[in-house]
Amino acid sequence: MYDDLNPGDRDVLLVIDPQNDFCPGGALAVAQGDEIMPLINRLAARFAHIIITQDWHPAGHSSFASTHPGMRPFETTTLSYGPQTLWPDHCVQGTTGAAFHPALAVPNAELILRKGFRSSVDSYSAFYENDRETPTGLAGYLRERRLARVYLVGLATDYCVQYSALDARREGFTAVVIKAACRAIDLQGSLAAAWQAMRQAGVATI
Ligand code: VGL
Ligand code: ZN
Repeated sequence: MYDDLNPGDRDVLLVIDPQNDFCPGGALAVAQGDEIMPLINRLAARFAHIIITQDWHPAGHSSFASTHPGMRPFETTTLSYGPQTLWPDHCVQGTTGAAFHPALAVPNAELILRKGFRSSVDSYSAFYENDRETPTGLAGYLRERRLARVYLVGLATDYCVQYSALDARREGFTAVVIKAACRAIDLQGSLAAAWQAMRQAGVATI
């Protein structure tokens, strides 16, 4: 698969949130989320540069429905920076749910970037938190390392993968989503909307 994909020195594989809570049996399970791990492993073996993100929330995080009395998962609330979808408690720092899926085998990753660790702000994107102005430092890291093209895989297509791909474009990087190595949550048409937004922003797909 993807035999014509020959990543070079300036290409990086960005593996988004390959964690237990996003896989079947997890707190915010994405259908067939676990199925992408073997493919990610095979792709990773070809890349010289790999970065993995890890959703990493403190207990009582503002994106958890349980933090807001009377609210339920998948409803939308308003936080200081605008609308925020509320989720089941997931990826709590140090828990098994927050750990990488056991089938992920990417020992050559050079950076593990944690996100969503501030109580009051969620972070779908690997580049910016959901207030859209607090950077994670990833753009600077990529520039300083002279990495120019980002290949994205992981969970979930319509949330963290999409936001990361859009921000990669916004920061001037080439962005390519490897579709077969992503799975979606798909809340109320969010997957179709995500593909359209990514296409409009110049995100390539293979
Ligand atoms: C994600 C919802 C909440 C994701 C993370 O990885 O797509 N989605 N936290
Ligand atoms: Zn999260």
